[in-house]
Amino acid sequence: MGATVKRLSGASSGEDISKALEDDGVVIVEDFLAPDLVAALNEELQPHIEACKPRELKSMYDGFLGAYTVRLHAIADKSESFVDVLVDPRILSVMDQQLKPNCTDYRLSSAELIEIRGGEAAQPIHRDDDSWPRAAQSAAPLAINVMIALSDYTAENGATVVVPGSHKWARDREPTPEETTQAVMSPGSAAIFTGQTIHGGGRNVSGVPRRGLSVSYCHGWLVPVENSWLGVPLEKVRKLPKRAQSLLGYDIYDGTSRGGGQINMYEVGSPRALLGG
Ligand SMILES: O=C(O)CCC(=O)C(=O)O
Ligand SMILES: [Fe+2]
Repeated sequence: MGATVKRLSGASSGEDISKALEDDGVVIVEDFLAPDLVAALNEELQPHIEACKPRELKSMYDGFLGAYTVRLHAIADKSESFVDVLVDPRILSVMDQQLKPNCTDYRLSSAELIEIRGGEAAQPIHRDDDSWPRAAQSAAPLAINVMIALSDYTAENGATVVVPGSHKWARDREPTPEETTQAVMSPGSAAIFTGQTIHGGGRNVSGVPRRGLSVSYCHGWLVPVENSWLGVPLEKVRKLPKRAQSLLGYDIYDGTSRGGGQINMYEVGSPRALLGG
């Protein structure tokens, strides 16, 4: 684990973050979220984490998700404060630069609470863009992940394993230990990486849980990893700002200006009709 990840300050702009992503495929932004927002996210999600039952390992994919890892979706339903993350101007600026060249708009792919507990093995390293294998052969990333630390991320408790520079590698190249490192960071900091960057959850040998919120955005013409339509009740969506509603899938995707079509239709129009204007 000899590589290093560039670290930026929380005051960095979307342009600074985007430049680092282009260079290295991964960057840590320290103190990305204010401590009171981190505290609110933790407080609001805590009862849901406590109510979460251990997953039964039924398939190979369950091994990927982890036997000793708590995972929660529908974060916009579970946490009122989450909307501040979802529409954070720095995040949206990064997505404008990283995703918009290849779509007319992007949306939330998945917001996932991931708490890696003691005894968890390292997750197999992977590229998130491989969720969409045919499309993943394109030169630009399909998705960008903002992994926010809600607890300390240490080498012992499962800090995300990352391979800087791997976003530009040939697909069959495997990282050496010297090319690999971990996103060690404190609560409120974020590791931002592209869907082409090799990474994975770390093993937890310390017994101290590692809690993070993985917020990823993808091109608006892809099927997102998480189905937010079913996860977040309409009455909650109606109360959110317009941009947040759009990111959760309540706008038509209009690709006509780029030679595409209109997709994500509802009743031959926009799903925004469901929100009452
Ligand atoms: O939890 C982590 O650090 C990374 C998880 C991950 O990469 C995934 O589930 O796709
Ligand atoms: Fe991943």
